[in-house]
Amino acid sequence: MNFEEVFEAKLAKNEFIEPKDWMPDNYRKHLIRQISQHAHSEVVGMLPEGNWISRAPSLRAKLVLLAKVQDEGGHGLYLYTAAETLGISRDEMIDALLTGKAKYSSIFNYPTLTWADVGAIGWLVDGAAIMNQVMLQRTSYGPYSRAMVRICKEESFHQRQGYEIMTHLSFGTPEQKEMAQDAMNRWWFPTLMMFGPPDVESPNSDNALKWRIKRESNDQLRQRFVNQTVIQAEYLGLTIPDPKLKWNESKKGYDYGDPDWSEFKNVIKGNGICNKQRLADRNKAHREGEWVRAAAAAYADKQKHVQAA
Ligand code: FAQ
Repeated sequence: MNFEEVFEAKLAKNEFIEPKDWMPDNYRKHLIRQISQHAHSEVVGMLPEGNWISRAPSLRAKLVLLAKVQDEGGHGLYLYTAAETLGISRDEMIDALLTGKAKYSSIFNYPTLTWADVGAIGWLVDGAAIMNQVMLQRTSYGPYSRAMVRICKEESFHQRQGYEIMTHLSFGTPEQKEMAQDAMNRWWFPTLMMFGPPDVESPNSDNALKWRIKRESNDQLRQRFVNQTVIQAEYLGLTIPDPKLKWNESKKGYDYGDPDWSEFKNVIKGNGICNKQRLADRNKAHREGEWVRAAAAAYADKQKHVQAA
């Protein structure tokens, strides 16, 4: 068998492709694109919630949120490391993020106006992220799959954290319930956009499915997310802001209205409400972290000399 046949045979047998295996150039490029975007999303995703650490309503809420935001940073690191095994350097990826060349999830370009938004992010945004990432645990690239297994464990806790906040607010005072509903109204459609454009308009899906990078399409995952979330919203007594939402017995799932795809395109072009602020904040954090990177590099260098002596 030639290299390509070995690669195809591994995919057919559901075996992982590992860093030293031969792989088509486009498979490598596709993975670098997806994994690095995913890593950037985790890191930029720290910003909207990080905004609330100093304003959390109790010490417990603050500790839990602090731990969650820290987890997201860790997820970014696992993912950058997985992408590095494909031959791109961390510096190249970070540079692409900081200069605005790289994409990251559209969802993090929306503002967090109230504490209920922290609940909505955990419940809806992490809920959508998990829906996608559970599938990615079975992606064909070994290092990406293994990163996903660890990430999914933590994301489940994040989803519970968000749902707990929404439960407190929804069963609290009328003002708290209103806050929860307002957050639901603002986050529902942007969350549906996280799954990417409809399948018929998704240029990367054919290759992703052929190479088993993605196991399910954008629309399949979006549908599953809607089906799962409706019942959770009902329990909270919150209304999903979609007049088209309706149970469809024949497909055993909900029909739902489309997000505004022109808004999505605008956000991923860099023109969302918070795109500029997010990039400015990431650049500031990167500059301010320079001394930490320098100290870590100097320590690693010193250790090498100690070992060599
Ligand atoms: N935002 O052909 P497709 C999280 C782009 S993690 C921005 O369908 P694909 C944790 C796409 O890149 C959330 N851009 O692309 C957390 C492509 O552009 P390109 C992130 C988007 O790759 C929670 C173009 O549109 N999760 O939230 C988006 O097959 C709470 C055409 O799209 C992942 O990254 C979007 N929503 O499918 C952290 C999971 N959708 O690159 C903090 C891994 C599409 O050709 C707090 N990624 N685009 O220039 C994936 O599964 C896929 O990459 C999709 C997109 C599903 C995102």
